[in-house]
Amino acid sequence: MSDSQTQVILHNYPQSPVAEKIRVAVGIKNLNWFSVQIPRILPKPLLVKLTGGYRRTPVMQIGSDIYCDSHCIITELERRFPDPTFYPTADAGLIKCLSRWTDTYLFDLATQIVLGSAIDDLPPDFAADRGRLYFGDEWEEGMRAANNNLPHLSSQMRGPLSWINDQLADGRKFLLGSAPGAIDAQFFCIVWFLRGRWNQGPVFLSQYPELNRWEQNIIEVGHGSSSELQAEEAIKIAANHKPIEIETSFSEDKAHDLEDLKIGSEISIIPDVDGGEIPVTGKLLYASSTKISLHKYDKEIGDSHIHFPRTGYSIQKL
Ligand SMILES: N[C@@H](CCC(=O)N[C@@H](CS)C(=O)NCC(=O)O)C(=O)O
Repeated sequence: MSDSQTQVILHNYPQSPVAEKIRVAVGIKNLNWFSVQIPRILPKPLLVKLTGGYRRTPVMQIGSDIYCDSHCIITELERRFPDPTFYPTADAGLIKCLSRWTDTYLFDLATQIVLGSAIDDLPPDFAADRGRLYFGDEWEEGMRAANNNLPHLSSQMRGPLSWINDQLADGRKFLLGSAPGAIDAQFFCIVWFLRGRWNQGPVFLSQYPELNRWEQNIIEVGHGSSSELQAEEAIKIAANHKPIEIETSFSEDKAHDLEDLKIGSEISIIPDVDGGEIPVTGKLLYASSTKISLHKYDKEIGDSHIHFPRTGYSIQKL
């Protein structure tokens, strides 16, 4: 086991579906990793100390490199641990495009179903936190509308799940064939969310026998091997490591980047949906069409690099 492998740290909590995506992803790669259990709602002082303000789940830490967003985490896991690959067929480009749809439209639909159906049972602080994050400023109206609209919302979930069921109908073990890939983790976490958190989920999902068989296959892949780590220890690990070398230039023809970013300039970055979140500010280190990296300095941690996907994030020059 290499040192870099032992140092994969996932900041997550058990109930998070997007964290479940990454737990399955590290299972596919059969990694050993540390699990830091973070709070489900704000405040998350020890997490945001590492991320510079990003509060979503999960976050991956390797030394003092911090990877925000599951898309960025999957890309980095594939880069550091290429074997077995997350892309077992020759379709990586299409799969990545499809993952944008699972991570936005399909995830939002599942969230509306799960939170909308639970509106009268959610603890008030959790409802307010997730309400603002997923339904905007007028979240109480938004959640109530989702509750009233459940028949329609669930009807919109049936088409995609029936396509997945059909895809598996030739008896294949995973969505692309005999080997699991990133797309399995991406769809699985949504099904896992519906099954575990929507009171009608198990009955709803029973209409898809092939999908149910596939769920068992993913469960058998497992989550790799994890041990608990305290958040304070994770901060010490960040403080004791230097961030990995980064090519401080644009990886692509800058002429095509109409945002005209300048390496070394101060920028802030935030998800491009209205979740009421805090922008992360730092010095731009790297920008490509798919990744943005910032440098941040903290008195306790020292230098760290914080990485985001480019897709789904908006940047402001300060
Ligand atoms: N685009 C992000 C979305 C992450 C996300 O929304 N995660 C949920 C948990 S499943 C979250 O952050 N909820 C609020 C929280 O955990 O504070 C990703 O792919 O990582």
